[in-house]
Amino acid sequence: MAELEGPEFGKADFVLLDEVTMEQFLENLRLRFSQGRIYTYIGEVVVAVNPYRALELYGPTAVERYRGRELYERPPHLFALADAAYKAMKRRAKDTCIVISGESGAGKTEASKYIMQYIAAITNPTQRAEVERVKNVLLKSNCVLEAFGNAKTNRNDNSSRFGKYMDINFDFKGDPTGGHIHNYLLEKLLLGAPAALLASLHLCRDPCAYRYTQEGAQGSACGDDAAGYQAVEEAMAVIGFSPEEMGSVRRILAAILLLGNVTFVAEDETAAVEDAAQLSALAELTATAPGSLRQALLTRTVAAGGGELIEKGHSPKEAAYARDACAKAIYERLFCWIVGRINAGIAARGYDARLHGKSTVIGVLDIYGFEIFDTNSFEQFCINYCNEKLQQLFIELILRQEQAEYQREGIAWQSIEYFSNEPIVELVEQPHRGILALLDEACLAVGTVTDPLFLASMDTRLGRHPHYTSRKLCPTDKTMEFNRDFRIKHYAGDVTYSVEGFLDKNKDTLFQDFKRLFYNSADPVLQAMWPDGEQSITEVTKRPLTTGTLFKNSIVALVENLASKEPYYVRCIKPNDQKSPTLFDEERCRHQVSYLGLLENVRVRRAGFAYRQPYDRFLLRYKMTCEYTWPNHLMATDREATQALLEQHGFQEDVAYGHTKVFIRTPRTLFCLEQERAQLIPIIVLLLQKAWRGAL
Ligand code: AD9
Ligand code: MG
Repeated sequence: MAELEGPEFGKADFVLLDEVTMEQFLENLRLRFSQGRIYTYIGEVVVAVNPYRALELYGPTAVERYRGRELYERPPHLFALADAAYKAMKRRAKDTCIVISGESGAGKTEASKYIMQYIAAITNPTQRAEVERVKNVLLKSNCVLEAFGNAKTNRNDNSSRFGKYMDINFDFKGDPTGGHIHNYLLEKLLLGAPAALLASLHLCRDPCAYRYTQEGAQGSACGDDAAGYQAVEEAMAVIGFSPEEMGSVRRILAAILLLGNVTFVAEDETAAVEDAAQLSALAELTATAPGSLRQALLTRTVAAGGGELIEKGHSPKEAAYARDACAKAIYERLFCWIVGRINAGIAARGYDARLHGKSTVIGVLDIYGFEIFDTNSFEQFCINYCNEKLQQLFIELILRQEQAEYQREGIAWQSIEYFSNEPIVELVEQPHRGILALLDEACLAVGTVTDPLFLASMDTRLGRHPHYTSRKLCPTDKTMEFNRDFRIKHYAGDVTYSVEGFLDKNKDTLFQDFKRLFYNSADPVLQAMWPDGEQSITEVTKRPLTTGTLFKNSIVALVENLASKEPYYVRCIKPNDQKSPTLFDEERCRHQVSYLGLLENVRVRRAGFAYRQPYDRFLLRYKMTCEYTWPNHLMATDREATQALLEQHGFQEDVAYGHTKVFIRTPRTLFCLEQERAQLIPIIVLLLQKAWRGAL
């Protein structure tokens, strides 16, 4: 039970609700939000509501209040969770991970930064230089990744368009010695995405001058660009980017912008570049030969029979398509190169387990939340699939953790019914039969397969699946378009996807001509980004894995990795769509509470034992409520003393005694103890004051 929080702040743990209903849950959330209490527990899970205002919750005093404390000793906070993960890692040498989920704008990235800040604050008391350096790089990496990987969307001004998982390595002293960042599926939402960054790098004083940044430029405040530019450059320098590398990055960004402005005209049925001056500028920026550049933009090389190579001219439309694919690919590879460069800067160096003991890890996952837009495409499909997987893991781990704790403490376990999203995960990822498999099949098919044909094949083969709805099989549904839409019943709600672009995005074709061109660039950074450009066209027989399959593989690996660690969860909630610090939009919150499975979480937690505490901590808090334990007990063990206390109150039916902890089944028991304690405290304080005055 969290200290220093009176009943006027509502319940610090949803487990303590009188009844587990949506209404009570929301009322408690609203009450706490209105008082700036944005964190609430469900057992060891932190539920966080985005306050949309600066709260004084994260300074050095706050760090000190939470350092080394147990969860229930202080008001709910991210710091308490970070401390719990850190303690588990340090005391028990367990790898732990902190999984932060929630929808766009709910506060995941901010939460991950506070967690990092806390870990940085409590480690390395002796200020070892190498540890300080690693901490600095870890903290600064956020700024750089955000500059390149975030964009203004209509849901969040600073929306992460990539998933991030960061491992922090610790030595036996518990100090960070290194780290590693994995990035997941940068949404190649290039249009408008890096507008602020590009503007800040002084590449385009007017973002409207470039086709790729026009959209993002509208309404985006670029007032603090100069400061932003400084911060990014400084962070890059701290991480260890050399001035030459930074020069390359700037030129590559400029090249992407210029590329977007290249237009094509038809000349004898094939494409030609409209403005030759653009070409030479581009060639200079990318350090490529102008002739090769022109050729890569206008033609593609195909292998004909007998190993013969033929140059095939693009139509203007094809050329425009290839140009955009190329720009997106450069941006994506630049982003991955930057992540790789940061990783090189924080790779745990010279760590020898024989000398330094076992190295342990805390992982922090900040990944895009469930997305439902007006039109949902391949990206939303991938993101929502990822969330299904994480939700599945959440339920399994929460249950598994409960079970493990009961076993450890020698207490009988009863199984609990819960919603399983296994069928939805299978609908997407099952080999040969799932949506991703059918999509790959369509992409590999000989001849022209179109998006509607792929849709038709899904309708035939998945039509009976309980989580799949086809417009063809229920033609009365007027909200879906016949040749375009399909619907998936996700755990978080029904989502209608438009199949348009699925094939293209999954194939993600980038002509080998571009890869070869950049591999031959004289710019070492650009060249390093295209190792696959070395292959000649005749060698490139094996098709690269599709975007969908690559994504699936990376998510499966991520889930395996998380499952091997001890998980801690932060569930973020966005209180309204107006970014208002006062508005609690009940409908929006209801929806999130429901799809995050929070009520289920509370039920699971209460179905067994709602509360548990080590005997000594329990006594410390409640010993005043029992004559046998106040001021100190004389029994052989804390366990016996706890038993005596609970029996005196008549609670023996509601509790179980584990090896080190007492387990309390219903929250009511704890209420009663808390109430009694609250009544006794003023009396004790009075007595103490009297005694104190007497002593004077
Ligand atoms: V997305 O999926 O990347 O689009 P996030 O990461 O969930 O999203 P983010 O952390 O970027 O959301 O939060 C959005 C905005 O809410 C921030 O830019 C802050 O202005 C605001 N925010 C979030 N958390 C806090 C907080 N603890 N205190 C103050 C906050 N403001
Ligand atoms: Mg984010």
